Amino acid sequence: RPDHAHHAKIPLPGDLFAPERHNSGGIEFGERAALDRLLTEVKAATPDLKPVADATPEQAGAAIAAARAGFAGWSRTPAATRAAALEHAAHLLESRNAHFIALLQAEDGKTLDDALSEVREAADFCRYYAAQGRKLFGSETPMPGPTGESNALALRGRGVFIAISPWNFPLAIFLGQVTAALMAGNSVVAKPAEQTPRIAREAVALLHEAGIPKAALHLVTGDGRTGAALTAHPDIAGVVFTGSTDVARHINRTLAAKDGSIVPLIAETGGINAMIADATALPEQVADDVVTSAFRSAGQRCSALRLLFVQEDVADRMIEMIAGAARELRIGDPSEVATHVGPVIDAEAKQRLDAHIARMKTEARLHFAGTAPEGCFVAPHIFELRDASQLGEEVFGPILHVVRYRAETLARVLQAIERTGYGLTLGIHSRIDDTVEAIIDRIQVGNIYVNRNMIGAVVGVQPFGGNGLSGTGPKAGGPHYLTRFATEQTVTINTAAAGG
Ligand code: TXE
Repeated sequence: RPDHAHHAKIPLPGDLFAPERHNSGGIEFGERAALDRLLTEVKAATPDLKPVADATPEQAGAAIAAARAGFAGWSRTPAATRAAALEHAAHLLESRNAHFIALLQAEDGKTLDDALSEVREAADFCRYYAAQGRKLFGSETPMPGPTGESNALALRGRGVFIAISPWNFPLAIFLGQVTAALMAGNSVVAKPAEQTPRIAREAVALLHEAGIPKAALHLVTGDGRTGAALTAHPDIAGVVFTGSTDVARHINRTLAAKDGSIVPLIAETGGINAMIADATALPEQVADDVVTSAFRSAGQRCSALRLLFVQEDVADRMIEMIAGAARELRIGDPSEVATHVGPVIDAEAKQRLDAHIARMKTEARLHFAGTAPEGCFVAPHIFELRDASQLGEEVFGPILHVVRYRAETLARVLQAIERTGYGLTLGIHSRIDDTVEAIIDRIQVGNIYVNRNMIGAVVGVQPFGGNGLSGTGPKAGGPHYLTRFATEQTVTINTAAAGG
């Protein structure tokens, strides 16, 4: 297990989203001082916000060619050396914490709490994959066999890996993908989201500084067309993608059409995530957990709660309490410490979410609408639906949909969840062990959270990723992730013939 001491998050004053609000009962003097120091450093940081030009198609092609040339040297670099570079990167990230927080706030609109957790997660990925990689790639595995023969199995890099990432965790997901591919001995061409190229530029510079050779890691900026061109290139050996299900489908088709190779895709995609709260759940806890799960990060987490199923007997009271907790949220400037909900990523996202809210206002019952300032902000909303199917596709923002159910119809709730086709996260609030077990047994969802909020993808603790339309696995931050970036080679030697 990695060291989690640094996961003790700094509680923010009045922060509804900080778990310490429930656990520690207040801010310790030392933590308060640490928070003040960090805030001063973040305010003083001057991240480079100069625009990043999109790569031309020629530059994208040249990056693949250069990565191909860089593969031989990097794949033969000892695993311990590769791991040491990642550990150095983790150290650099932590020592520049305030700088990266300021950058995440400026380019991605993250609140302080979200930005801080993201820098920690990025550093955790580097250390975890380094530790895993030392074990997996550090030596061959001898296989038992007959006398006169030796058998050994080794994991090796595949070649040029394309890493395509989204804007909602522009540092942690970006670095998680890239460091896993590198640790496994691949050279990498990384294509970050078009909304967050500056963070990617700095992350790549940091990896180079940490000891990853320039030939092994290349950044190619641009939008979906650039991503499409990279995945269509004949010289690639693998793709790791995190983003929407539609784009994953598109990449799948592109890879399937290649005649010259069979290229694996590791995809982590969207979800329509549900929580079930029955009549035995603790209402105050449900209210806090629902608000955190649905509205933290302005609902722009792939794990966020979209569909809450509440048992009818307690539904009125629960909805009232959830709306009460939502009323406490402060929406606005993410650089203000007291802000819970920052902006959504861009005007296009706001437009899409506003259109969804307008449709819900005509088709569903509005229980709560927060107020948001002018600009790219979307206020938290709570709607009650007659039926889960009214929701439609994944809604990537702070909008919660509630559906009532009766104890006798729990099976129908499970069917409704399965019918979405996704399988990313699920929350269960119930004090009945049999109910919890029956739901876990029945539903094939990647990450299940029982009697707590649905925020949690701690590296090495809660490996994260989904099934069905939510992805291919294996889970990021888990023990099987690196192996999918590698190819296995078995060598059998006739030792008798060699005289040995
Ligand atoms: O995705 P998009 P976004 C999911 C989340 C949501 C989505 C949000 O649930 O669905 O990500 O991120 C590039 N060929 N998760 O809006 O639009 C594009 O330029 C190749 C799941 O960014 O799919 C960007 O770099 N690439 C999650 C990237 O794909 C293409 C965690 C993603 O863009 C392309 C976080 C094409 N044709 C978010 N078109 C999890 N499950 O872990 C676009 N791109």
